[in-house]
Amino acid sequence: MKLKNITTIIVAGLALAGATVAHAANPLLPKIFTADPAAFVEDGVAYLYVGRDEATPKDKDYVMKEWRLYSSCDMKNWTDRGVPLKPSAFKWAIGKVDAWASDIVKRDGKYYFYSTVDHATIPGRAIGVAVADKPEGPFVDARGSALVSNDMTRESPIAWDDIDPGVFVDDDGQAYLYWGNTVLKYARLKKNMTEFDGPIVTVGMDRFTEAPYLHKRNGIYYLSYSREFPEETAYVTGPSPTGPWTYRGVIMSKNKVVKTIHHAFIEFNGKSYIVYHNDKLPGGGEYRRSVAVEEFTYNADGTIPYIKQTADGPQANPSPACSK
Ligand code: FUB
Repeated sequence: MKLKNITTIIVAGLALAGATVAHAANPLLPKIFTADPAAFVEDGVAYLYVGRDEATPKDKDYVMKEWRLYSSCDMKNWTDRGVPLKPSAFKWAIGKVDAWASDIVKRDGKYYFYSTVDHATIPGRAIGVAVADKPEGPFVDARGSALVSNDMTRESPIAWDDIDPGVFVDDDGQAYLYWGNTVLKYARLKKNMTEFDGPIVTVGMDRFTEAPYLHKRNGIYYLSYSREFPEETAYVTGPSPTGPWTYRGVIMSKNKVVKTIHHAFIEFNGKSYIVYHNDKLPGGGEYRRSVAVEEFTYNADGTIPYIKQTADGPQANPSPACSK
């Protein structure tokens, strides 16, 4: 068989299966609206979890019925891995259109997915945790109840101040969950990753809006977050997962239309990336967002440079370790 024919069959097969998103630019996922990226890397594969925005152009609020998973071996071409979880997995939640922001971490062979949903009986947003044996799930509710509900925090009267979990496991094994809207909070997690190991601590952070994300590189702790509203991505650094924090500046500027910008960082095949969302997919808007990725290089002193949004996205970075 000629090479051309083989290629045609392979491409047609992938298209039929809906498998490969053959798109080499930003936004990464050109067929659907997506937001709130969470990412991690394992065995040379980048995994990207997003909330799907299903609002119509007329809707005046988010319509988010599922989280979707994509994977990549080069940060350029993304494979659709389906729906690892829907809010309905949390029986204590309303579980319909509330698949808000999430974060993912692996510990002791299990994958823990922290996510924001609407609580069914305690008014307001809440954070749940689901667990799976594989990145693609199936994820199941790990507690049978909310890890954080609106009645557990009293600093803000708003119903959505307990959103946007950002999970981090330090080298000594201690895990932390940061979260919040308007008021930034954190708590230590027990080794089981499903219970807090100590009080909820409120952190004073200038113009903090939401989307806290904690990561560590070369002994420096980076706490990045969405600042102001409309949001820009800013960050502080510190000598420990709980600070004290020093403000370092803006990483990414506000979007033109959509007021949110939720982000995460990953290291993939020797390079550094930020994933975030904007409004650049045609027809996009406040509740119809699109996930994008940029490559960047840390400055010599460990600070993060200002990162511009691009239409091209990163160069392909094929991972030799990728076998999936
Ligand atoms: O997607 C719903 C909410 O919008 C998220 O929880 C926030 O981070 C913002 O992106």
